[in-house]
This record gives sequence, structure tokens and C-alpha cells, in this order.
Amino acid sequence: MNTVASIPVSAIRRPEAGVPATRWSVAAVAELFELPFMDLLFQAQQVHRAHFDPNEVQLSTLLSIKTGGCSEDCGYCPQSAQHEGGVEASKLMPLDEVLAAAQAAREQGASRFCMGAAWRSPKERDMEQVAEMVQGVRALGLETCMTLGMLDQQQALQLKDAGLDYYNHNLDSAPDFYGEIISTRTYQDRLDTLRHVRDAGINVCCGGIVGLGETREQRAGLIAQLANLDPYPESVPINNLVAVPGTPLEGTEPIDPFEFVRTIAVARITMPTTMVRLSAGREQMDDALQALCFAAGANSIFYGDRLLTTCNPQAEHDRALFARLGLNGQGARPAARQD
Ligand code: SAM
Ligand code: DTB
Ligand code: SF4
Repeated sequence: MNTVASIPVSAIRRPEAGVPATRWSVAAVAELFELPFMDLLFQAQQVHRAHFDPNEVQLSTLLSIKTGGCSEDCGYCPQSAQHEGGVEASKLMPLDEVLAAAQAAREQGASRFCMGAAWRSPKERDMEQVAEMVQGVRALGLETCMTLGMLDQQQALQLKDAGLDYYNHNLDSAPDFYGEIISTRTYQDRLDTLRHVRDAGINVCCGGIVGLGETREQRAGLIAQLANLDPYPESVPINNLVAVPGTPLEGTEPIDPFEFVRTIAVARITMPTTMVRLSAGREQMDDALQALCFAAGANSIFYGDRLLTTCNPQAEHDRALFARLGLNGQGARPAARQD
């Protein structure tokens, strides 16, 4: 079990395949959160530099391929049909429109294209169409990611056969807070989907949201869950709640920005070779706060003017920010995981 007085980088390196993951207790993760801010950032930078070029940030572009009308009741989400004034439901986007968006993303400099659908889980009749999307986007030379809700083993294998590189499915919160936010699917349902994705040989993208009204202990609980997945995810999106009008979480008190940076740093320390993605919520952050997130070990962003249904900073603004910080927007990869 890790303690955090001083963690030698060698002790927290990701274990080789087949070796059980280093276990993180919630208490040990909570101790990281308690560190003085500068000590925490310093430790996170050390871990980051041991595994990555600290000036590289990977760029993923999102596209909502099926928007709104979702049967689930996730309290943060504007796409749930259960919330008043949710976004209008649309049908699955035609392949040519998806490919046009992917091409545009590539031209803007994205290395990964992530397609999201507002589904509880894909229906059998949808699978052929989404498989064609994966094949088409891959043929453009982009990495592919999908987030379609829960998958069974067969569906995960179908996506693997189509060439899917990553599947995004978030744990969202600590197990002891989860029930406050979502009632229509269980924490175990999410873990089962993650197992199916892992067993199919698809890279796992799994993270969560902060600022839902959870405690620091519960943020530590989320990070411990992620870090103890065996192996831990290749990609960990950390979303800051976008409190959308009409959702049950409208009006939620925003989290202290330094606490958000702490969450990034703790994710970096506990999952040294993962891509930590500074995800939803950048539109509400200023440039200085985003720079702190990169200093804390974030090395990926969603790039492009929209997330799924909400706004993201303009690509031009991100390019200017990267230039000011001397960051390269590329397909960053850890040395340990280079193909
Ligand atoms: N329907 C699929 C699912 O839930 O797995 C895929 C799309 S869902 C929108 C993907 C993730 O986006 C959620 O798990 C959540 O972490 C994040 N998300 C959704 N709405 C958000 C919001 N308002 N603020 C921050 N993150 C959000
Ligand atoms: C993730 O963790 N964040 C992205 C992506 N995975 C699919 C989605 C953020 C959605 C923010 C709210 C919206 O735009 O609808
Ligand atoms: Fe549906 Fe996903 Fe939104 Fe939950 S987060 S309501 S499953 S689209």
C-alpha cells in the first residue's frame, strides 16, 4: 500500500503487464490531496517528467454523433430526457457528416477523434453504423475513440474488430457519492463495461467529474477507484462540472479552482503513464488556471469549439495559449507505451 511522505518515482511506475496494479487506499490518495499545494505540484511534475515530454499536449476532438433524448438520469447531463429543457433529441448522424467533421478535426491538428452518443447502450441495429464510423475515421489517419454508454462483451469485440483504439466510459464519482447523481445504472454496471472493453483489447479511457458537490474524501475515492483498475486506464479525463441550466445540478457551487488543479496532480501521481485529460469546464477557466493544470500533469485536452452539447474554447484561442506557454499540441505518448 502506498504512503505519500515521499514517493520515489521508481516505486509508482506502472507495473508490467500481468503484475497486479499498485493498490492505492483512499486514505493514501487523500493524503496527497492534503499536501501543501506547491509540494503536490512539484511531486506531480517530477512524475510527469519521468514519463512524458512535459511540453507536449495531446489533442482530441469530440463529436456528438447522436444527441439528446437519453433514457438515463445522470444529474449533470443536458442530454437526459428526464430533465426539463434538455437538448433536443436527434438521430444517429450519417457517416459522411461524421467523416467530414473528422477530416476538419485532423486539419485543425487533432490526433484523436472521439465520437459520443447519448445512449444507455447501443442497440444491435446501431452497431454496424458505428463500426463504419470507426473504420472511416481510422482511414483518415486519426486515432478513434467512442463513448456510447454501456457495452456487453460482444459489442466491445465488434468495436475492436472495427479497429477502435479507445473507449470512453467514466466512473464519474466515488462509489459512495454515485447514487446522489445517477439512479438508472449502477457503479457495478460501469465496472462491467470497463472489463468488457479491457478484455476486448481496446484502450480504456475512464475518468470522472469534479464539482458535483462531493467532498475531498470522495474525490480521493474516485481517484483511488481509477488508479486501482488493473491495469489503470490509458486515458483519464478529469471533467469540471459544466452546470447546465435545466439539469438538477444547475446552480451547484463551483469547486475551488486550486482543488481542481489538485485533482489533476493526484491523478498524475497515482497513474504515472496515463494521459490525464483536462476535459469539460475549460471554457469557464482562465488561461492561468489551465496553465496550472498543465503544470500539475495534464497532457491532453478536448480541442475544438464544442464538447458534446456545450461550448469549449475556440481552437484559435487554444493555439495562442499553447504558443504563449511553449506547448506542442501533438499526439503525446508516454515513453513506456510507445508502439
Ligand atoms: N452516454 C454515454 C455515457 O454516459 O457513457 C456517453 C456520453 S457522456 C456525455 C460522457 C461523459 O461526459 C459523462 O460520463 C460525464 O463524465 C461527462 N459529462 C457529461 N455532462 C457533463 C457536464 N455537464 N459537465 C462535465 N462533464 C460532463
Ligand atoms: C468525457 O469525460 N468528457 C467528454 C467526453 N468524455 C465524452 C464529454 C463532456 C461533456 C460535457 C457536456 C456536454 O458538452 O454535453
Ligand atoms: Fe445519457 Fe450519457 Fe448523459 Fe448519462 S451522461 S444522461 S448516459 S448521455
